[in-house]
Amino acid sequence: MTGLISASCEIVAGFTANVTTGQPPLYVTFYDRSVPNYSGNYYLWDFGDGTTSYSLMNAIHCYEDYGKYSVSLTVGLPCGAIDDTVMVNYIVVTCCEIRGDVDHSGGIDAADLTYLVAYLFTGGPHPSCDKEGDVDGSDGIDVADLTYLVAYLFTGGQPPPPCP
Ligand SMILES: [Ca+2]
Repeated sequence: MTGLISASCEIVAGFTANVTTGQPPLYVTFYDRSVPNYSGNYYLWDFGDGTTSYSLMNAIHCYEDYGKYSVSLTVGLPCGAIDDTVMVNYIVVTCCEIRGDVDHSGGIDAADLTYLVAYLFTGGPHPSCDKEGDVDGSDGIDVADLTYLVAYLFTGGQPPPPCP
């Protein structure tokens, strides 16, 4: 069965990443998962933010700005086979981890209320992440967010909606 020995000229592009969401600057390592997976292949990475990288099997890229990025990999074999794949909105660069965590401490509690009151009424600092301070998800930080947070913390109100 010599057919088993002769190499076929076919490739299927694929990749993964070590992380797909986080705050900027977000360093992401992309791993080639093309089949066959071979460092002699040709690679073109498009990171979705206007930058590309040639020739690296695995690529490291830093995302500097907030946004959702579609990443594509075009991979070719020395014999001429080529394939590409796109992961739409694969990388999400955001500051928002927990909406309602106004002080970005990692959880929602009375300290967030204190922070929000200070911001709204006494010149306290702006929440480090707008989306976390926008407790009710209305796209802005105002007294309605305070009302929502008070209701959630003390009167069995709904939890803040998930981060966008
Ligand atoms: Ca908090």
